[in-house]
Amino acid sequence: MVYIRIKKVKNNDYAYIVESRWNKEKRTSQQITKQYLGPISQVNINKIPEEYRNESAIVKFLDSHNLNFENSMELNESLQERLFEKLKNYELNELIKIYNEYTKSIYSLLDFYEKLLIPILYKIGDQWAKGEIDVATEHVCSNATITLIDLINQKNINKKIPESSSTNRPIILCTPEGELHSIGCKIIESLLLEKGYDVYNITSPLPINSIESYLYNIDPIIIIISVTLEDNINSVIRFIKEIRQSFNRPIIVGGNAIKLAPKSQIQILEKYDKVYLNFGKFNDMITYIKTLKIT
Ligand code: B12
Repeated sequence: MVYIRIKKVKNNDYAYIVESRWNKEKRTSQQITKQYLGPISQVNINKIPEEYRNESAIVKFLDSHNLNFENSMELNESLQERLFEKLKNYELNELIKIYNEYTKSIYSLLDFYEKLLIPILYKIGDQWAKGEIDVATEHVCSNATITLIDLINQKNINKKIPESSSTNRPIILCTPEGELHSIGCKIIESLLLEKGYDVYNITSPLPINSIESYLYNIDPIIIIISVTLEDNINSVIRFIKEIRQSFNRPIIVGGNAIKLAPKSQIQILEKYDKVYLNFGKFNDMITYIKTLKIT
């Protein structure tokens, strides 16, 4: 059985999903922490992994704290609609207002991207593919998205992780040659800036040799590659092979293309380093970055 447990630390309440298991030898029940949810004030249904959302103890907890699933889904849907309208009309003031309202209470920046902005970008893509919106509207929406993310980032550009941390070295973000989808990197940049990392977003369909010499000069702690089109996975593999010939740094690959790629390509990528589908594992990615040592 899983349920939510609250721990008090210095007068603040923090929530964890724990599982209760019977230990036959000790003849007692043991609690195993499955997931840290953050401060209780920031817990909501979106923070609960899907496999636990229907557990009665979890539903009861959310109900008793007014964090009920339906309310939260309805809120997301109505905000998504508003966001879509404002993107189409390039209403930057309204867009930033939606972001401020959404994140002022329980939702995080990651929630904003995962639950509101990215679903809308997918919807825009589907509508474009069906011919329901024209190319110009799609371009306006993606440009408004990029400006919105820049506005959000303004708040975080002065954040810095502690000097002593080994990870205060730069993180490079890029896309493979030929990939024009840059919003994935833009979102990762925003999430990393919020945490105080030094980020170089070099997203551009540049030829490989110019990126390589750039990497050499910046000497990053890690390189993160976002790939959207399945056709570009081979370009990622070539890119990593090239980098690794002269430069041994950890590399993380993620993006929409990974969801569609055949297992054989994923296995090639995993030989080099870590591969993530989406932001479900964003916190794992940060933990991994924190463990990296300067070589
Ligand atoms: C905006 C957009 C464009 C813009 C891009 C502008 C820009 N500056 O980025 C423009 C107009 C240039 C464009 C062009 C094209 N596009 Co386009 N585009 C889109 C759209 C609407 C949004 C893309 C986006 O930013 N999504 C948001 C990002 C954040 O989502 P994501 O990439 O899926 O990433 C997710 C995860 O994978 C993760 N993630 C991403 N990177 C990383 C990295 C790490 C390490 C981690 C942990 C996670 C992670 O985060 C996200 C959350 O899950 C999509 C629709 C869609 N479904 O995405 C179509 C879409 C991607 N495009 C598509 C197509 C076909 C094209 C074109 C080929 C169209 C054409 N005929 O010219 C060209 C290709 C250009 C090229 N060579 O790259 C198709 C792709 C179909 C397919 N199955 O591959 C889509 C899906 C539209 C559709 N429904 O058909 N596009």
